[in-house]
Amino acid sequence: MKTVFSSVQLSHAPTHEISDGELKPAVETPDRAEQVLQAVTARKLGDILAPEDFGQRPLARVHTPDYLAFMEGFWDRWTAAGRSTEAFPFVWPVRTLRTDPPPAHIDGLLGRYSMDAGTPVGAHTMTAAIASANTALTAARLVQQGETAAFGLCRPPGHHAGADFFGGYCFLNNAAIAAEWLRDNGAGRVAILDVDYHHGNGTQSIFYDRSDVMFLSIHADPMDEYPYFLGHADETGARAGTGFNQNWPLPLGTGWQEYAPALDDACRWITVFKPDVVVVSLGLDCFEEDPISGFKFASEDFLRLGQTLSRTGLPALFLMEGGYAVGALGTNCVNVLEGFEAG
Ligand code: SP5
Ligand code: ZN
Repeated sequence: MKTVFSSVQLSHAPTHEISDGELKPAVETPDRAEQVLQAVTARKLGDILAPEDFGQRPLARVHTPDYLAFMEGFWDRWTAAGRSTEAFPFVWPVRTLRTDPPPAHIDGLLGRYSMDAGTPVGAHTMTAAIASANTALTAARLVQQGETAAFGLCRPPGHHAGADFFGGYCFLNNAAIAAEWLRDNGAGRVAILDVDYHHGNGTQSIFYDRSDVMFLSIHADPMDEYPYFLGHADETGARAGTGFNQNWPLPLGTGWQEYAPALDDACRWITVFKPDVVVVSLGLDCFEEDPISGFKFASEDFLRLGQTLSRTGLPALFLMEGGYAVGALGTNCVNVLEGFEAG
């Protein structure tokens, strides 16, 4: 299996995040990608290619023009306002507040275009996010051209980012951008299976009223875990998309034994849908040693995950999302990819 990676993705290097009510060291760090790259090389998964630049168009198929313009111009405005540290939003347009007109002040805009304070924006954040999206697109094209599977070693991740907001360490929704590009380039139907520990709220929201892109997510119950406000089982799609969104919220403490039936169920939904491609939002944060998560996967369970996915018999585009147990991240990630190839 070919891997796509660019070291430009390492230039986003947050130092802190606000989570669990306090300022903490950031967990979504560049060494995550370096560890996975090392494992891909050591285990000889296959060639490693640099991404090509797909330009603005595929990004604009998913994200709004105002959001993209805000992100592109952010650092200049931030420094012009006399700021120099990584930027944290701290006020949001919740119920009773207005998003239109958007505020002129940079702190208002940061809140307008974000969902949490866990996701600081730095000088190189958008550059890295664009490289991450191009990584996803380049891997998508490999599958479109006939590869059985490809791996986009994406960082920063994407699945929490919506059409007009960042959050959950995500800025551009790589899986959504790749899925939309595949639709625009010959795929009639695309399924997105999100196995990150956290619900993929951004991806779900982008495709919620669509019947050509099915979104399926297995994750920690949002009653007890981030992102808290989306990911329940009764979210099954709207309008034309009714029945094309499925969530499997699982309790904290879930291990492979309890996870496998949900995965089998998701695979049955995919088989009935008959997509041309399955985009896998590949979070590795179900791991038992993950520092921010509450599931109990052992490293070998990631092999089983990959094996199970291969039994759909469908081409797969793997795009990296979360996973914060940095020391085991490479092993766990390549386990999924090798499990798929061996399956
Ligand atoms: C891509 C991705 O995995 N994003 C995850 C963002 C989660 N950020 C907030 C985490 C809050 C975790 N609180 C858990 C407490 C465990 N002691
Ligand atoms: Zn996650």
